Amino acid sequence: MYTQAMDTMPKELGEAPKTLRSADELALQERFDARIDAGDFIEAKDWMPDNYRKTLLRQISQHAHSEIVGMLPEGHWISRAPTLKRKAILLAKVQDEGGHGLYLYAAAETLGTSRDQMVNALHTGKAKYSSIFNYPTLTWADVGTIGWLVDGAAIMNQVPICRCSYAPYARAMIRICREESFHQRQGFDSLLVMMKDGTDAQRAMVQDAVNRWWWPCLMMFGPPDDQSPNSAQGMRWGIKRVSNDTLRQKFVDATVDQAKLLGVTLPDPDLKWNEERGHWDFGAIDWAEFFRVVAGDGPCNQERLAQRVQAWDDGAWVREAALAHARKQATKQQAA
Ligand code: BYC
Repeated sequence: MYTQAMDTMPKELGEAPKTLRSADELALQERFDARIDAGDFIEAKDWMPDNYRKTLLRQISQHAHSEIVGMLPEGHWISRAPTLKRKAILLAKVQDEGGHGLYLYAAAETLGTSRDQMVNALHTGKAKYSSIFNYPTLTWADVGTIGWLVDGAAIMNQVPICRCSYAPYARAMIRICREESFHQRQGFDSLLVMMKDGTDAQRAMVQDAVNRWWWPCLMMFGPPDDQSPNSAQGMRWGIKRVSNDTLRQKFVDATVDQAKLLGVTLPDPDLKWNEERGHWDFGAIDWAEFFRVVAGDGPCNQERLAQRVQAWDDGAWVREAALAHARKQATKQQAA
Protein backbone atom coordinates (compact mmCIF):
# COMPACT_ATOMS: atom_id res chain seq x y z
CA MET A 1 0.00 0.00 0.00
CA TYR A 2 2.78 2.33 1.06
CA THR A 3 4.61 1.53 -2.18
CA GLN A 4 1.52 2.20 -4.32
CA ALA A 5 1.27 5.64 -2.77
CA MET A 6 4.84 6.32 -3.86
CA ASP A 7 4.12 5.17 -7.40
CA THR A 8 1.21 7.56 -7.80
CA MET A 9 3.27 10.54 -6.73
CA PRO A 10 2.78 13.38 -9.26
CA LYS A 11 5.49 13.55 -11.94
CA GLU A 12 6.00 17.27 -11.43
CA LEU A 13 7.61 16.52 -8.12
CA GLY A 14 10.52 15.28 -10.15
CA GLU A 15 12.80 12.33 -9.45
CA ALA A 16 11.65 10.17 -6.60
CA PRO A 17 13.91 10.67 -3.61
CA LYS A 18 16.01 7.68 -2.49
CA THR A 19 13.66 6.73 0.33
CA LEU A 20 10.85 6.14 -2.19
CA ARG A 21 12.95 3.66 -4.12
CA SER A 22 13.79 1.85 -0.92
CA ALA A 23 10.09 1.52 -0.16
CA ASP A 24 9.67 -0.15 -3.54
CA GLU A 25 12.60 -2.34 -2.84
CA LEU A 26 11.19 -3.20 0.54
CA ALA A 27 8.02 -4.42 -1.13
CA LEU A 28 10.01 -6.42 -3.66
CA GLN A 29 12.09 -7.85 -0.84
CA GLU A 30 8.95 -8.84 1.07
CA ARG A 31 7.50 -10.53 -1.99
CA PHE A 32 10.78 -12.31 -2.60
CA ASP A 33 10.97 -13.52 1.03
CA ALA A 34 7.39 -14.75 0.85
CA ARG A 35 8.16 -16.72 -2.31
CA ILE A 36 11.22 -18.28 -0.67
CA ASP A 37 9.13 -19.16 2.41
CA ALA A 38 6.49 -20.74 0.18
CA GLY A 39 9.18 -22.88 -1.49
CA ASP A 40 8.77 -21.18 -4.90
CA PHE A 41 11.56 -21.29 -7.44
CA ILE A 42 13.18 -18.01 -8.50
CA GLU A 43 13.83 -17.58 -12.22
CA ALA A 44 16.54 -15.43 -13.84
CA LYS A 45 14.05 -12.71 -14.89
CA ASP A 46 12.60 -12.37 -11.36
CA TRP A 47 13.63 -9.64 -8.95
CA MET A 48 16.15 -10.84 -6.38
CA PRO A 49 18.19 -9.12 -3.67
CA ASP A 50 21.76 -8.26 -4.65
CA ASN A 51 23.24 -10.50 -2.01
CA TYR A 52 21.16 -13.48 -3.14
CA ARG A 53 22.52 -12.95 -6.66
CA LYS A 54 26.09 -12.58 -5.35
CA THR A 55 25.85 -15.68 -3.16
CA LEU A 56 24.53 -17.76 -6.03
CA LEU A 57 27.20 -16.44 -8.38
CA ARG A 58 29.88 -17.32 -5.86
CA GLN A 59 28.59 -20.84 -5.27
CA ILE A 60 27.65 -21.73 -8.86
CA SER A 61 30.88 -20.39 -10.35
CA GLN A 62 32.96 -22.19 -7.69
CA HIS A 63 31.01 -25.32 -8.48
CA ALA A 64 31.61 -24.92 -12.23
CA HIS A 65 35.34 -24.39 -11.63
CA SER A 66 35.42 -27.53 -9.46
CA GLU A 67 33.98 -29.60 -12.29
CA ILE A 68 36.50 -28.25 -14.79
CA VAL A 69 39.52 -28.54 -12.49
CA GLY A 70 38.13 -31.94 -11.41
CA MET A 71 38.78 -33.23 -14.94
CA LEU A 72 42.52 -32.96 -14.39
CA PRO A 73 43.38 -35.56 -11.71
CA GLU A 74 41.51 -38.30 -13.58
CA GLY A 75 42.24 -37.05 -17.11
CA HIS A 76 45.86 -37.69 -16.25
CA TRP A 77 45.09 -41.47 -16.26
CA ILE A 78 43.15 -41.77 -19.55
CA SER A 79 46.24 -42.76 -21.51
CA ARG A 80 47.23 -45.28 -18.82
CA ALA A 81 43.91 -47.02 -18.13
CA PRO A 82 44.51 -50.78 -17.78
CA THR A 83 41.91 -51.97 -20.32
CA LEU A 84 39.97 -50.60 -23.28
CA LYS A 85 36.74 -50.84 -21.26
CA ARG A 86 38.15 -48.83 -18.35
CA LYS A 87 39.61 -46.28 -20.78
CA ALA A 88 36.23 -45.78 -22.50
CA ILE A 89 34.47 -45.40 -19.13
CA LEU A 90 37.04 -42.91 -17.85
CA LEU A 91 36.96 -40.92 -21.06
CA ALA A 92 33.17 -40.65 -20.81
CA LYS A 93 33.35 -39.67 -17.14
CA VAL A 94 35.90 -36.92 -17.70
CA GLN A 95 33.83 -35.58 -20.61
CA ASP A 96 30.77 -35.60 -18.34
CA GLU A 97 32.64 -33.42 -15.83
CA GLY A 98 33.40 -30.95 -18.64
CA GLY A 99 29.69 -30.94 -19.50
CA HIS A 100 28.76 -30.31 -15.86
CA GLY A 101 31.08 -27.33 -15.83
CA LEU A 102 29.35 -25.96 -18.94
CA TYR A 103 25.81 -26.36 -17.55
CA LEU A 104 26.94 -24.57 -14.40
CA TYR A 105 28.73 -21.73 -16.19
CA ALA A 106 25.53 -21.28 -18.24
CA ALA A 107 23.43 -21.20 -15.03
CA ALA A 108 25.81 -18.61 -13.53
CA GLU A 109 25.63 -16.49 -16.70
CA THR A 110 21.87 -16.08 -16.16
CA LEU A 111 22.81 -14.03 -13.08
CA GLY A 112 24.53 -11.42 -15.20
CA THR A 113 28.16 -12.42 -15.33
CA SER A 114 30.12 -13.62 -18.33
CA ARG A 115 32.03 -16.86 -18.80
CA ASP A 116 35.17 -14.81 -19.46
CA GLN A 117 34.81 -13.01 -16.12
CA MET A 118 34.41 -16.30 -14.25
CA VAL A 119 37.29 -17.99 -16.03
CA ASN A 120 39.47 -14.97 -15.39
CA ALA A 121 38.65 -15.12 -11.67
CA LEU A 122 39.71 -18.77 -11.62
CA HIS A 123 42.92 -18.17 -13.53
CA THR A 124 43.99 -15.26 -11.38
CA GLY A 125 43.39 -17.24 -8.18
CA LYS A 126 40.45 -15.05 -7.05
CA ALA A 127 37.82 -17.79 -7.34
CA LYS A 128 37.81 -20.97 -5.33
CA TYR A 129 37.27 -24.56 -6.49
CA SER A 130 36.85 -27.70 -4.42
CA SER A 131 39.80 -28.48 -2.13
CA ILE A 132 39.63 -32.16 -3.15
CA PHE A 133 41.17 -31.57 -6.56
CA ASN A 134 44.44 -30.38 -5.08
CA TYR A 135 45.46 -33.92 -4.16
CA PRO A 136 47.50 -36.11 -6.52
CA THR A 137 46.34 -39.27 -8.33
CA LEU A 138 49.34 -41.51 -7.76
CA THR A 139 48.02 -44.90 -8.93
CA TRP A 140 45.19 -46.40 -11.00
CA ALA A 141 43.36 -47.16 -7.73
CA ASP A 142 43.06 -43.40 -7.15
CA VAL A 143 40.79 -43.20 -10.20
CA GLY A 144 38.36 -45.78 -8.76
CA THR A 145 38.58 -44.15 -5.35
CA ILE A 146 37.71 -40.73 -6.78
CA GLY A 147 34.64 -42.30 -8.41
CA TRP A 148 33.59 -44.09 -5.25
CA LEU A 149 34.41 -41.51 -2.57
CA VAL A 150 34.73 -38.11 -4.29
CA ASP A 151 31.71 -38.60 -6.54
CA GLY A 152 29.91 -40.25 -3.62
CA ALA A 153 30.50 -37.16 -1.49
CA ALA A 154 29.54 -34.94 -4.42
CA ILE A 155 26.19 -36.73 -4.83
CA MET A 156 25.46 -36.41 -1.12
CA ASN A 157 26.12 -32.67 -1.34
CA GLN A 158 24.46 -32.10 -4.69
CA VAL A 159 21.15 -33.98 -4.45
CA PRO A 160 19.74 -31.35 -2.06
CA ILE A 161 20.83 -28.62 -4.53
CA CYS A 162 18.32 -30.08 -7.03
CA ARG A 163 15.79 -28.28 -4.78
CA CYS A 164 17.79 -25.04 -4.67
CA SER A 165 15.52 -21.98 -4.78
CA TYR A 166 17.25 -20.68 -7.93
CA ALA A 167 15.63 -22.65 -10.74
CA PRO A 168 18.43 -22.57 -13.38
CA TYR A 169 20.86 -24.02 -10.81
CA ALA A 170 18.33 -26.62 -9.62
CA ARG A 171 17.64 -27.71 -13.22
CA ALA A 172 21.36 -28.07 -13.98
CA MET A 173 21.81 -30.13 -10.81
CA ILE A 174 19.14 -32.65 -11.79
CA ARG A 175 21.08 -33.61 -14.91
CA ILE A 176 24.39 -33.53 -13.10
CA CYS A 177 23.24 -35.80 -10.27
CA ARG A 178 22.03 -38.47 -12.70
CA GLU A 179 25.48 -38.61 -14.25
CA GLU A 180 27.29 -38.44 -10.90
CA SER A 181 25.50 -41.54 -9.77
CA PHE A 182 26.93 -43.48 -12.76
CA HIS A 183 30.35 -42.06 -11.87
CA GLN A 184 30.11 -43.32 -8.32
CA ARG A 185 29.01 -46.80 -9.46
CA GLN A 186 31.83 -47.16 -11.98
CA GLY A 187 34.39 -46.18 -9.32
CA PHE A 188 33.02 -48.70 -6.85
CA ASP A 189 32.94 -51.39 -9.55
CA SER A 190 36.54 -50.72 -10.57
CA LEU A 191 37.71 -51.07 -6.95
CA LEU A 192 35.55 -54.14 -6.36
CA VAL A 193 37.17 -55.96 -9.30
CA MET A 194 40.62 -55.24 -7.90
CA MET A 195 39.64 -56.24 -4.36
CA LYS A 196 37.86 -59.47 -5.37
CA ASP A 197 39.85 -60.71 -8.37
CA GLY A 198 43.09 -58.76 -8.07
CA THR A 199 46.51 -59.58 -6.68
CA ASP A 200 47.69 -58.73 -3.17
CA ALA A 201 49.60 -55.79 -4.67
CA GLN A 202 46.38 -54.47 -6.27
CA ARG A 203 44.45 -54.82 -3.03
CA ALA A 204 47.22 -52.95 -1.21
CA MET A 205 47.09 -50.25 -3.89
CA VAL A 206 43.33 -49.80 -3.32
CA GLN A 207 43.78 -49.61 0.45
CA ASP A 208 46.55 -47.04 0.03
CA ALA A 209 44.33 -44.89 -2.22
CA VAL A 210 41.44 -45.06 0.28
CA ASN A 211 43.84 -44.08 3.09
CA ARG A 212 44.91 -40.97 1.19
CA TRP A 213 41.45 -39.83 -0.07
CA TRP A 214 39.24 -40.50 2.96
CA TRP A 215 40.01 -37.40 5.04
CA PRO A 216 40.12 -34.94 2.12
CA CYS A 217 36.67 -36.30 1.09
CA LEU A 218 35.26 -35.48 4.52
CA MET A 219 36.62 -31.94 4.07
CA MET A 220 34.73 -31.53 0.77
CA PHE A 221 31.53 -30.71 2.69
CA GLY A 222 33.11 -27.51 3.97
CA PRO A 223 33.99 -26.30 7.47
CA PRO A 224 31.99 -27.37 10.54
CA ASP A 225 28.61 -25.64 10.82
CA ASP A 226 29.79 -23.37 13.64
CA GLN A 227 32.68 -22.14 11.44
CA SER A 228 30.70 -21.81 8.20
CA PRO A 229 30.10 -18.09 7.58
CA ASN A 230 27.79 -18.59 4.59
CA SER A 231 25.53 -21.35 5.92
CA ALA A 232 22.87 -19.41 7.82
CA GLN A 233 22.04 -17.06 4.95
CA GLY A 234 22.39 -19.82 2.33
CA MET A 235 19.86 -21.93 4.24
CA ARG A 236 17.53 -18.97 4.75
CA TRP A 237 17.45 -18.42 1.00
CA GLY A 238 16.96 -22.09 0.18
CA ILE A 239 20.24 -22.20 -1.73
CA LYS A 240 21.63 -24.65 0.76
CA ARG A 241 19.10 -27.18 2.01
CA VAL A 242 21.21 -29.30 4.38
CA SER A 243 24.11 -28.21 6.59
CA ASN A 244 27.78 -29.12 6.02
CA ASP A 245 27.97 -31.32 9.15
CA THR A 246 24.70 -33.14 8.44
CA LEU A 247 25.80 -34.01 4.91
CA ARG A 248 29.23 -35.12 6.15
CA GLN A 249 27.56 -37.43 8.69
CA LYS A 250 25.21 -38.85 6.04
CA PHE A 251 28.21 -39.56 3.82
CA VAL A 252 30.09 -41.38 6.59
CA ASP A 253 26.97 -43.40 7.49
CA ALA A 254 26.45 -44.45 3.86
CA THR A 255 30.09 -45.24 3.17
CA VAL A 256 30.95 -47.51 6.09
CA ASP A 257 28.87 -50.41 4.74
CA GLN A 258 30.20 -49.90 1.23
CA ALA A 259 33.78 -50.11 2.60
CA LYS A 260 32.87 -53.43 4.28
CA LEU A 261 31.51 -54.76 0.99
CA LEU A 262 34.71 -53.76 -0.77
CA GLY A 263 36.91 -55.20 1.96
CA VAL A 264 38.83 -51.98 2.67
CA THR A 265 39.43 -50.32 6.03
CA LEU A 266 38.53 -46.65 6.45
CA PRO A 267 41.61 -45.00 7.99
CA ASP A 268 40.00 -43.78 11.19
CA PRO A 269 40.60 -45.59 14.51
CA ASP A 270 37.75 -43.57 16.06
CA LEU A 271 35.13 -44.77 13.58
CA LYS A 272 32.53 -46.41 15.83
CA TRP A 273 28.78 -47.05 15.67
CA ASN A 274 26.94 -44.89 18.19
CA GLU A 275 23.72 -46.65 19.15
CA GLU A 276 22.35 -43.63 20.97
CA ARG A 277 22.81 -41.25 18.01
CA GLY A 278 22.03 -43.87 15.41
CA HIS A 279 25.10 -42.70 13.45
CA TRP A 280 28.77 -43.55 13.04
CA ASP A 281 31.10 -41.47 15.21
CA PHE A 282 34.27 -40.45 13.43
CA GLY A 283 37.61 -38.90 14.38
CA ALA A 284 38.73 -35.28 14.30
CA ILE A 285 39.24 -33.70 10.89
CA ASP A 286 42.44 -31.75 10.34
CA TRP A 287 40.83 -28.37 9.58
CA ALA A 288 44.23 -26.66 9.49
CA GLU A 289 45.02 -28.80 6.43
CA PHE A 290 41.67 -27.89 4.83
CA PHE A 291 42.21 -24.14 5.25
CA ARG A 292 45.80 -24.46 3.98
CA VAL A 293 44.64 -26.25 0.82
CA VAL A 294 41.79 -23.79 0.24
CA ALA A 295 44.26 -20.91 0.65
CA GLY A 296 46.36 -22.32 -2.20
CA ASP A 297 48.96 -24.37 -0.39
CA GLY A 298 47.84 -27.92 -1.14
CA PRO A 299 49.98 -30.59 -2.82
CA CYS A 300 48.78 -29.76 -6.37
CA ASN A 301 47.24 -26.24 -6.31
CA GLN A 302 49.90 -24.66 -8.48
CA GLU A 303 49.98 -27.54 -10.95
CA ARG A 304 46.18 -27.57 -11.37
CA LEU A 305 45.91 -23.84 -11.98
CA ALA A 306 48.87 -23.83 -14.36
CA GLN A 307 47.26 -26.65 -16.37
CA ARG A 308 43.95 -24.78 -16.61
CA VAL A 309 45.67 -21.58 -17.77
CA GLN A 310 47.72 -23.54 -20.32
CA ALA A 311 44.57 -25.28 -21.65
CA TRP A 312 42.84 -21.90 -21.99
CA ASP A 313 45.82 -20.41 -23.85
CA ASP A 314 46.15 -23.46 -26.10
CA GLY A 315 42.43 -23.22 -26.95
CA ALA A 316 42.63 -19.57 -28.08
CA TRP A 317 42.77 -20.52 -31.78
CA VAL A 318 39.60 -22.63 -31.41
CA ARG A 319 37.70 -19.71 -29.88
CA GLU A 320 38.98 -17.38 -32.59
CA ALA A 321 38.05 -19.84 -35.35
CA ALA A 322 34.53 -20.33 -33.90
CA LEU A 323 33.99 -16.57 -33.74
CA ALA A 324 35.29 -16.08 -37.31
CA HIS A 325 32.92 -18.83 -38.50
CA ALA A 326 29.97 -17.23 -36.69
CA ARG A 327 30.79 -13.83 -38.26
CA LYS A 328 30.97 -15.42 -41.72
CA GLN A 329 27.62 -17.14 -41.25
CA ALA A 330 26.02 -13.91 -40.06
CA THR A 331 27.33 -12.00 -43.09
CA LYS A 332 26.03 -14.74 -45.42
CA GLN A 333 22.61 -14.62 -43.79
CA GLN A 334 22.44 -10.84 -44.08
CA ALA A 335 23.37 -11.02 -47.77
CA ALA A 336 20.73 -13.69 -48.51
N1 BYC B 1 36.81 -26.51 -1.10
O1 BYC B 1 30.58 -20.96 4.71
P1 BYC B 1 30.95 -22.19 3.93
C1 BYC B 1 32.65 -32.54 -7.74
C2 BYC B 1 34.86 -22.40 1.22
S1 BYC B 1 32.61 -30.91 -7.77
C3 BYC B 1 37.11 -25.21 -1.28
O2 BYC B 1 30.48 -23.49 4.47
P2 BYC B 1 29.20 -22.45 1.64
C4 BYC B 1 33.29 -33.32 -8.78
C5 BYC B 1 33.56 -21.70 0.85
O3 BYC B 1 33.47 -21.47 -0.55
C6 BYC B 1 32.56 -30.51 -6.03
N2 BYC B 1 36.49 -24.21 -0.60
O4 BYC B 1 30.50 -21.97 2.41
C7 BYC B 1 33.80 -32.75 -9.92
C8 BYC B 1 33.69 -20.43 1.66
O5 BYC B 1 34.59 -19.54 1.05
P3 BYC B 1 34.07 -18.15 0.30
C9 BYC B 1 32.17 -29.12 -5.81
C10 BYC B 1 35.52 -24.57 0.26
O6 BYC B 1 29.24 -21.89 0.28
C11 BYC B 1 34.50 -33.51 -10.83
C12 BYC B 1 34.39 -20.91 2.92
O7 BYC B 1 35.06 -22.11 2.58
N3 BYC B 1 30.82 -29.06 -5.28
O8 BYC B 1 32.23 -33.02 -6.75
O9 BYC B 1 27.97 -22.19 2.46
C13 BYC B 1 34.74 -34.86 -10.57
C14 BYC B 1 33.43 -21.14 4.07
O10 BYC B 1 32.53 -22.24 3.77
C15 BYC B 1 35.15 -25.89 0.47
C16 BYC B 1 30.22 -27.89 -5.09
O11 BYC B 1 30.77 -26.85 -5.35
C17 BYC B 1 35.84 -26.89 -0.25
N4 BYC B 1 35.59 -28.19 -0.08
O12 BYC B 1 29.35 -24.04 1.58
C18 BYC B 1 34.20 -35.44 -9.45
C19 BYC B 1 28.80 -27.97 -4.57
N5 BYC B 1 34.15 -25.92 1.40
O13 BYC B 1 33.37 -18.60 -0.96
C20 BYC B 1 33.49 -34.68 -8.52
C21 BYC B 1 28.17 -26.65 -4.40
C22 BYC B 1 33.93 -24.66 1.75
O14 BYC B 1 33.12 -17.49 1.24
N6 BYC B 1 28.72 -25.91 -3.28
N7 BYC B 1 34.75 -23.84 1.06
O15 BYC B 1 35.32 -17.40 0.02
C23 BYC B 1 28.30 -26.07 -2.01
O16 BYC B 1 27.48 -26.91 -1.68
C24 BYC B 1 28.85 -25.11 -0.96
O17 BYC B 1 29.39 -24.00 -1.62
C25 BYC B 1 29.93 -25.76 -0.04
C26 BYC B 1 30.44 -24.65 0.91
C27 BYC B 1 29.33 -26.88 0.76
C28 BYC B 1 31.12 -26.26 -0.85
